[in-house]
Amino acid sequence: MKEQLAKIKSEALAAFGAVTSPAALDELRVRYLGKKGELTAVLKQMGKLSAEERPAMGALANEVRSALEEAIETASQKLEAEALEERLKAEAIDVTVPGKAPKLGREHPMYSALDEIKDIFVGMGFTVLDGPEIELAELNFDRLNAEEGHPSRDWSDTFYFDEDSRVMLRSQTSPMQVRAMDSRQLPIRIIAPGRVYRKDEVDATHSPMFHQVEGMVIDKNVTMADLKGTLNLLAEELFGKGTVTRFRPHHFPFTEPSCEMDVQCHKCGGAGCPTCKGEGWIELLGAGMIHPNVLRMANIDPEEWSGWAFGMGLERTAMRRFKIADLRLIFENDVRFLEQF
Ligand code: 2NL
Repeated sequence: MKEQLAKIKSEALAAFGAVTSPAALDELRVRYLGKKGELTAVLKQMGKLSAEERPAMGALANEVRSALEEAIETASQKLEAEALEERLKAEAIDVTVPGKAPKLGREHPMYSALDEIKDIFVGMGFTVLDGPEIELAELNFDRLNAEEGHPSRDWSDTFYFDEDSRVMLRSQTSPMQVRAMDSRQLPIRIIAPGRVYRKDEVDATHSPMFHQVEGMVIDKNVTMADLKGTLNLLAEELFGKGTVTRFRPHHFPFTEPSCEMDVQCHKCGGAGCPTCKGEGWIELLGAGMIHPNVLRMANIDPEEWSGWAFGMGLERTAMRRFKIADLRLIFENDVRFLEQF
């Protein structure tokens, strides 16, 4: 019996030491320590021993059982540690792998141009106004001295919402300036940028929706000299110191006198080239002294107050500033185009 126990012990310890999976370990445990296991079988024979032999054999059997249990525990811990090691290896994160760079957007070139223009005017004490794109024809036309029958009021030129031509998509940002004359205290220095709408077919220079900046000053003793001084400063800030400008007579219903301002072509210095289409000059904006009728309709006395106003197209200005050949590129928002600025 003693030899049997010793054999079980040495065999079992060797087997537990070599085990490689939890399932195999469990199988071994049942084989040696289970109800029908080898050690149990030996213990069942204890009854056959004499009273003198029994205590020593019992002690030996218990010692073998403890040794086996300890070996199982050790093997089990070893297997668990190995499993953990495996899992950590499998789930390891390689912090040296390059990350995915997020794709950043950027400011649209036309809004970069608008921001420059805003900065220039804010620096001179102007306030930037925002307002509705759906407007009353009264504010868009009547209050700007555009009499009934003026070509711009035609259904073929303007997006109206109703049969009697009362509500429309604004065709210029002037209605915001009319609102300012009605609601703000004089003197006024404002600019009004935003979307405007006209029934134009899309081509390289036209779109039924485009952007404008208008601006106005109303104060005492404001003259054409203020208009020219301020707009010359705008041209120099936008296109560089020493930029040459010229003012040509023009006609708008809301200003008198009216003019258009050109800047001398920066490419050819006025000699004529493809950039200025051989003209030597590039048209930048329209302007003029606010018509006395426009002031009177806003309850401003033209004998006491005077003012000047201007309007410029933002797309055209951005196209010139960034050398963009086709207006449609500005609205398509193709990232391959936008990434160039
Ligand atoms: C152009 C010309 C212009 C104005 C806009 C204006 C507004 C009020 C009163 C008087 Cl409320 N004038 N705006 C004046 C002159 C020209 O725009 O060619 N725009 C693209």
